[in-house]
Amino acid sequence: MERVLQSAAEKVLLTQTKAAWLVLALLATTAEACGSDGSSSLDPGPDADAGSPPVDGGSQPADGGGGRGNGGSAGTGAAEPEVPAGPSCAGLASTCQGESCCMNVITGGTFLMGQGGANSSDLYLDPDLFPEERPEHEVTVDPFALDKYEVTVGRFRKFVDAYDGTPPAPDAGAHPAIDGSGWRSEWDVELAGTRTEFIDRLKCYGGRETWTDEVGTDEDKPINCVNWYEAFAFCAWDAGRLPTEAEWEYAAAGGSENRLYPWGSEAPTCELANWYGCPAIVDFVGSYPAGNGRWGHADLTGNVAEWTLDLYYGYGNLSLPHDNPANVTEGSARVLRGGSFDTRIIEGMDANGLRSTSRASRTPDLPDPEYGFRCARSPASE
Ligand SMILES: [Ca+2]
Ligand SMILES: [Ca+2]
Repeated sequence: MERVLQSAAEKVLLTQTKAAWLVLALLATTAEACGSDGSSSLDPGPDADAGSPPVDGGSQPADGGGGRGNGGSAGTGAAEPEVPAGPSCAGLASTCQGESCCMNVITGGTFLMGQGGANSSDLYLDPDLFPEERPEHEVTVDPFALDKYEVTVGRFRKFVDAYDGTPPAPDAGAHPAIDGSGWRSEWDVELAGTRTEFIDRLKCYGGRETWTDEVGTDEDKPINCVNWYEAFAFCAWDAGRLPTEAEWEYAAAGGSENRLYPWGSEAPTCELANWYGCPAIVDFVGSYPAGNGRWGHADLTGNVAEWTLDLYYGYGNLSLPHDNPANVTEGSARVLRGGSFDTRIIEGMDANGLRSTSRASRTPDLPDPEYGFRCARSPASE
């Protein structure tokens, strides 16, 4: 399936290389002034963002809204469901933009997953491009908490410190509504046998890792150089799980607002996200608040690309449930979302990696300085 994606990418590369700058220039001059809700993760309500693009024509999916979770800061009070807290932040100072690195935000509802056609707010370039994002289809995700920030070095250090080579228990880290989504014992061999080996594996590609053997100055940068199994194991250990691709896109698209980018329709800038050239290395989480998503999630676009639960598949090739879809059966590559500090527009094809609907796929045992992740949690009431 990855070959299919690459092949499709190659087909459109020349077209997009020429068109990208034109389109981005157009977007820059015609984009609506998109209200930044970065300073608040309170639910703005389905229509609160005056500058947001409209919901795809005709369809009006119900939107469950969202609210602030209990990740270490004051909540909104009354009806807030309880979210399980993991051990990664125990004793950790609130140093991610002055708050807990474990802040999470609860959201969920119905949206149009994938890229829409003509007149859709998330259409990019041409309705015939990016077939891996089509067809757009309605999906519902149950209420879920999603880390506000990418998992940091400081949080991951707690996992490494506790690691003794014991893999997650079978079915750990499962989505409660998705059968077969938990850890499988055949994956045990994919994890390091010892803590020493684990630490060695975090040093990938010639010193571009954010991990340091001793506590240093990069504790609030996202952990990178983790493969999919290690990301899964961390979230399971931390009382959570990897988000499904649908959950990740729900957060990035602002649910029913169907946003082209997490912040809206404005073309990417170095104020909105950490992508190629701004500054072309991994940055501290939450450094680009103007680009936060509808519910306050930081760095969904850029900084590090993020592993999700799903095996890569073609939306049109696999029939998944309308509610809480995730492909946990077909294929071998896992889906990464959101692009990274090295995602560039000048080369055309890579530009698509910054959008809310963009999909990338990689073998799960391949770590990279561009790859990180964040965890999801299901509220206890679910
Ligand atoms: Ca969509
Ligand atoms: Ca990211």
